[in-house]
Amino acid sequence: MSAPFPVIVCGATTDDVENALAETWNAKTVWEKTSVDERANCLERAANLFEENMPELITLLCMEGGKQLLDCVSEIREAVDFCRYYAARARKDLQPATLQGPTGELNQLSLHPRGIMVCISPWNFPLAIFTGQIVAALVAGNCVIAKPAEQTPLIATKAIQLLHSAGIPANVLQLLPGRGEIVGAKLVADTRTAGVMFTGSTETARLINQTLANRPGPIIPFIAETGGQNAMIVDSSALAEQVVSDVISSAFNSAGQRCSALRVLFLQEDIAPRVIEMLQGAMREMSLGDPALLATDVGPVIDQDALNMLNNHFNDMQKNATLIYQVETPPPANGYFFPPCAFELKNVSLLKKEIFGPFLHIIRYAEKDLDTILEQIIQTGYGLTLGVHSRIDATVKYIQERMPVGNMYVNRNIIGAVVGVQPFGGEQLSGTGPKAGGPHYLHRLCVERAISINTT
Ligand code: UN1
Repeated sequence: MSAPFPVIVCGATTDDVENALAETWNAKTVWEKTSVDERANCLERAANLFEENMPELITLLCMEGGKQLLDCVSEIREAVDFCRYYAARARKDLQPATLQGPTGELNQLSLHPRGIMVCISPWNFPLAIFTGQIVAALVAGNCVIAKPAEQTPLIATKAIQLLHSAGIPANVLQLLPGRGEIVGAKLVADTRTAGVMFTGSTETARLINQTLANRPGPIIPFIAETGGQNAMIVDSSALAEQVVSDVISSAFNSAGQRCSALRVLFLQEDIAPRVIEMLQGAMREMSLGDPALLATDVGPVIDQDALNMLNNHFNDMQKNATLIYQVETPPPANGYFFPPCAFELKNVSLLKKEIFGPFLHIIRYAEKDLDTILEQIIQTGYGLTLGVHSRIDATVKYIQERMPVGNMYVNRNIIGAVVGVQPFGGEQLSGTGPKAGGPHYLHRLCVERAISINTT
């Protein structure tokens, strides 16, 4: 959606990038020496400030990111959770540990900041993912240069203002909105950067990885969270009513613009006609429109490029698949609205890439072909989320043991991973780990040092 007010965003220049690097470099030592407790206090104050500024944050998420109101609330909740979770983890994980060793020797292992972390985040969670990366790096004692997505600089600016008000010094945390080719490329290539945290496309992740590989100097950590070709497998024992509700939220919440969103629904043929009919009924009730209205279920997609991609895919699918339903509410005249739709396909190989939007693909399968569809899902190369709807424990276990996915969800929807409860992130083409909102995240942002003292 275009904002109903004039917005001027100055993209950072290469000089701005250089200044930010130089300033952050100078701020490093002071922040490193700030106690873990004090750094964690800043995160907790930030969490409170995010909650106090809920109305403004909702407005920005809705106006700039086109987010539907309930999605705005969950996004702010997630940002707050990241602050409180990483603060709590830091207090626990960042203490030196005394290790077992021979008598007459003291052995300790401790974690230390790496230096400047570059955080590159996406427009689809312009507050939660943006904040999550930043606060994790900061609480571990690193300085941060944050590069938000080009589509969502305003929400990023507000988040940075709140983090500064929470006590994080301005030179320790710097914001550089602007173009990836200018800002991101220069930050990643600079040897002062000690680590890169990235969420976005698999292609961009590969580019960053190449740039890092070509740098002189130390080899640094790269945490990438990328795309998915997420499936849900529904067998004939599943409860159809629940399947439909979970499919609708998994495929269409946030206009399908979550990397966790459902892309391919595999329905066992015995239950398929009933589920499809109920799905059509449920989709008939969905409303597409202004995300600022409570009555709206699905808002716009992010920009013209996204809309074009979806329209092109719709045309392709019309040739190669059968339309099950497309939401009929006439979309508002202004904005990038794509009516949610579902198509039935013969084979998942028709999908060459992740379709990032409210676009569901359905495939029927026979019970005897379960292994074949599991193999097809693996063959996509991604490993992010997977849903299973079945009331047979043995089936759930069978699938769980075979599928290389980061987050598997059983008899529920496959989106909305909760910080600390469902640590989030994939494997294979979907990302490097460690999982965001999980207990191993902070370790990756630190260096480990061991000391061994002869005490005799
Ligand atoms: C993403 O879409 O980029 O599980 C991540 C979820 C969110 C994270 C999604 N917690 O839907």
